[in-house]
Amino acid sequence: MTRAEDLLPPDEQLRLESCPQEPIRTPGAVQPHGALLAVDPVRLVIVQTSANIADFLGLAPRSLVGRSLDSVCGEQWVARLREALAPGDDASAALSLQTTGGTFDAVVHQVDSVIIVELEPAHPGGAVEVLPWLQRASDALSRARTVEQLWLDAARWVREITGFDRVMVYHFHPDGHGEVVADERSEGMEPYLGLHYPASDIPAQARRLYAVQTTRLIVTSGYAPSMLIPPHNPRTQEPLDLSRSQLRSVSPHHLEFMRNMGVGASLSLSLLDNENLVGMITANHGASHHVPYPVRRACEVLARQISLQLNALRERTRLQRELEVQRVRSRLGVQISTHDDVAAGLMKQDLTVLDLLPADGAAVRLDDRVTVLGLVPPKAQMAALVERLTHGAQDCPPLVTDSLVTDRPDLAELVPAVAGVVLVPLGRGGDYVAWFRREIVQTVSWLGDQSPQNRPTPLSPRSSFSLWQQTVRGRALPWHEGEVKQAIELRKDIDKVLLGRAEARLAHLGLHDALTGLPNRRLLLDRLEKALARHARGAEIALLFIDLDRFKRVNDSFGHEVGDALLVQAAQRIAAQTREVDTVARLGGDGFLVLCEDTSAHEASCWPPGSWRRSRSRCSSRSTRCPSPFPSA
Ligand code: BLA
Repeated sequence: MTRAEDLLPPDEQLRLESCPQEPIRTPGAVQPHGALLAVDPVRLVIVQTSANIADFLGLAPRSLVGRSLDSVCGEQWVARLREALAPGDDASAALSLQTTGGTFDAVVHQVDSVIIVELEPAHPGGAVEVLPWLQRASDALSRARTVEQLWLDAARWVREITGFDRVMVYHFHPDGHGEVVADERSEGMEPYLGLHYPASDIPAQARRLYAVQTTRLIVTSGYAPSMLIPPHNPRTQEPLDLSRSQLRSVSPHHLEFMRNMGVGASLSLSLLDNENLVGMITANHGASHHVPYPVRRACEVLARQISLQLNALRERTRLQRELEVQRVRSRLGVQISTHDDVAAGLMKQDLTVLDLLPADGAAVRLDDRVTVLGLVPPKAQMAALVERLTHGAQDCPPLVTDSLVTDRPDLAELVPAVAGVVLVPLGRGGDYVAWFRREIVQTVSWLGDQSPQNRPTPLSPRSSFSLWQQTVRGRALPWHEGEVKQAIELRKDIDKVLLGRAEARLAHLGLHDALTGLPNRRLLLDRLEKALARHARGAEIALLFIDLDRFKRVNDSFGHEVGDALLVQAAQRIAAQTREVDTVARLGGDGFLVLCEDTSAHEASCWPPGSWRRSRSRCSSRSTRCPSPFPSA
């Protein structure tokens, strides 16, 4: 059993730092299934060649260096080459070259101040055969509606045209480690589908290269490289940059990797999202295997279509999900703004915070009160967690982790049953919204044992590639990025509602008496002013002054608390005996005032007008006895 941090063994860290240092762009050699000429673009003179050029052109390499290209390839061909390499265009071009030594696919491109010409024996009819395949494959793939279908179809079609024993699709996870997500293979071969492999299997500098040169053919893992003669460009003394070369000699580390895996040949096609390598279609063969240039080119075109489709499908899924989560958030926003209790609006309505961000449980703390939903740690543990996370600071950033024990062991010890947390402090003395997930014990299947004893040295490829299973503890299901984003944004909605309410409370306090909640003198004067203006236009108004006789004695005999309670009672009773339209105000002390609009002095004199509220009819007779709002006792 391993804990989450063991997902990255210590020596993997060393490989991730060291392997990218290997200068694989400039190996000074090519794979021997083809030959290379480096040509000065101004004088069109050969400046370097691969040692094996004699096998293709029948000319000794040293005799070629310094010779003009047209003396070797013919004037006409050189004219076509000049046309193909338009200035400023860094694309490569394929030209057929016929010599006494045979017919070649010549792939040409320009890098720095050198034209690179690479020759591979041509396969007659190759280009013609490949077109109908490309058309069928492209049509079929354009009908795929899911990412999984695309992966599967990609592997099938590439295997059909290339004839490799096995074609896989790799998907790179955010930490760079890979997973085999499609595996088309000949019968009897071990399945690799679902297996993971470490990020160092394809180091960073190789990934950058594959983002530029999107097809990589390795014809045999057991070859002797053909060295460049002379090793450096005679003019610049620089090694030749083979980043975009077809024949670039392979990293010895990777050749060892292939041999350890029992792989004789491979062809990899890059899957890109903008300029980033996000996956690969990789074909493997037990023996050596050559794929003619036109077929590789067709595969490259298909891989580009697959990349575009994958990105479109992913983007659509992402947007759909984002929209859904945004909708949930805005409905939660409505719930909290229409519910008196914000916590209940988040936790006890049709939708809850668990609809926004699915988890085993959630908790909200607002104004000292904790409301919970589902499975959450005990309140004291949550309080300790928040205290240690925020240290009481106002503006603490949210905590987001799916492995608390790995990311924050200091916090993990406070909430032992929790593996995943999203905790959003609300910036007010320990208030928060939090989501919790339990540990999910996962089994990860690796391509080859990931422990150090499976490599002769930490920088070597694995010796054995048989299935190796690792149990990973301490991790929850990973949080969805879009959902977490909206969960964090929810803080703004809560803040807005709480702020709005606090402001309303303040405004209320400014115009109301703090003890009884009745309008205070300020509000009364304001209303009185308006009523007097209406009175000037002919409306009747009445004012009733009420005070509590001998109130001072209550205060003196029973204390202020009792006095205050009596004032609150009095306020409630006076208010109960008035109409909605009347203003009952406390003037201070035991003095109250009732402003009755549209009321004559006569009507006011028979207060309290119980009948005013019950029916809208007016006081009927002067002699009506008006009962006091206070029992006489
Ligand atoms: C390149 N590693 C690669 C490539 C693949 C893999 C697909 C691209 C070249 C190719 O198509 O062969 C890895 N191949 C795999 C995996 C499977 C597979 C995972 O078939 C699984 C089914 N590799 C190591 C170590 C280093 C290393 C320890 O294991 C370095 C210290 C390096 N891998 C490495 C390098 C390249 C590479 C340098 C680039 C090879 C090149 O293009 O020259």
